[in-house]
Order: sequence, then structure tokens, then C-alpha cells
Amino acid sequence: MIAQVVPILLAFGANLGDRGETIVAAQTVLAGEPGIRNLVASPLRETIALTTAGPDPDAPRYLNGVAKADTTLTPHELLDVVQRIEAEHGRTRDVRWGDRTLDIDIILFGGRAVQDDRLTVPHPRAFERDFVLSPWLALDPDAVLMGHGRVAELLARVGDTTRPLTAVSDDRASAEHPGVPDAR
Ligand code: A4P
Ligand code: MG
Repeated sequence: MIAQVVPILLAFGANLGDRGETIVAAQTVLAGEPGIRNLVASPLRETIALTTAGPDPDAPRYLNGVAKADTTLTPHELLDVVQRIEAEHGRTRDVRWGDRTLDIDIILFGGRAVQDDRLTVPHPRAFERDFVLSPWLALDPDAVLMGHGRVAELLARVGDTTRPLTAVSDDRASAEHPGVPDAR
């Protein structure tokens, strides 16, 4: 049987360590993973930390980006891969929405809806997060979030507080390499 190829959208976030380097390294590993191809990353944007108490301008800022790809993995196989890559980059899970070296979320898995103990897809909070919508719009101006509509309209509704990554920030490496081109 030929495995079905499904388009996916992943979101990346980091607010500890060398944020840009970590995200680009994770995207490079993903692009070379069996069952994942055609990975194209958005530019990274600098964003204010959203905590369970709301936006916290005093917390370390995040870098956020998204990447699209095609996969022959199942949703849970893909979750295993992204969690392995998070762990390889020193991700620990202490505080919900706490500071982290790397977070990778599955935003979309083709047109599929998944809902169980481990996985909710489409990602239930993506529609209200400028740190997901803004890089996604930069990658794909016609993007649509299943169940919520056009990303351009969603971003206009929530407002965009994210900033482009500039060469003067502490993430010079990622400013010079704002995305991972298709690895194949
Ligand atoms: N899980 C369920 N659905 C998914 C999915 N679609 N993709 C489960 C990935 N994982 C999914 O996630 C907890 C559990 O969610 C996982 O074990 C997986 O089985 P986690 O990464 O361990 O913990 P978390 O990220 O703290 O929890 P949560 O609720 O997923 O957080 P969010 O919604 O991802 O938010 N502020 C800025 N500026 N930028 C950010 O990127 N990120 C967060 C995390 C908070 N504030 C932020 C940012
Ligand atoms: Mg997460």
C-alpha cells in the first residue's frame, strides 16, 4: 500500500537559550526525518511571552515561526517525532506555558481533526495567537486555519504584536538564516 501524503503545519517557539539556533536546528532535523519532506520554514518573529496570567513583557521574549511540510507519518507518529526533537533540545516540562528551550506544536494535519489524550488537531489555540498567525501569514498569504477561516482575517482580528527578527538582536545566526529551505 502506498502511504498517503498529507500536508502539515508545525509551529515552533523558544524563549530560553540560543532561540534561533535551536529552532533552525530542529527544523533541519525534521526536514531530514523519514516520512517528512518538502519542509519550508517561515521567517522567525520576536514575540511577547504569553503565560497563564496573560502576556508578560518582563518574561524572556520568544522567537516563533511555523513550517509547512508533507508527511506520510500518522498524527501520533509525528507527535512522537516532534517530542523527541524537543527532548533532544533540552526541553523540560515544569510549568504549563512556562519558559522553554523549544516547543513544537502540530497546528494542522491535512484536513483531519484529531482529539484524544495526547493530541488535539487543529491546534485549539492557534486561531487567537499572533505568534502563530503572523509567521504563517508571511509564509502563505492565502493560508486558511481549518474551522476558523483565513489567517489574514484572524490576525487582523487579534492584532499583531510580533516583531521581525532584526540583525541587532541576540539571534544573529537566525537573522542570517531566517528559514530552512527545502532540504531535498
Ligand atoms: N498536545 C495536544 N495537542 C497537541 C498538538 N496539536 N501539538 C499535547 C503538540 N502537542 C499537543 O504540551 C502538552 C501536551 O499537549 C503534550 O504532551 C502533547 O501530548 P507541552 O508542549 O508539553 O506543554 P505546553 O506547550 O506548555 O502546553 P500547551 O498547553 O500545549 O501550550 P501551548 O498552547 O503550546 O502554549 N508565548 C509566546 N510568545 N510564544 C509561544 O510559543 N507558547 C506557549 C505554549 C505559551 N506562551 C507562548 C508560547
Ligand atoms: Mg506544546
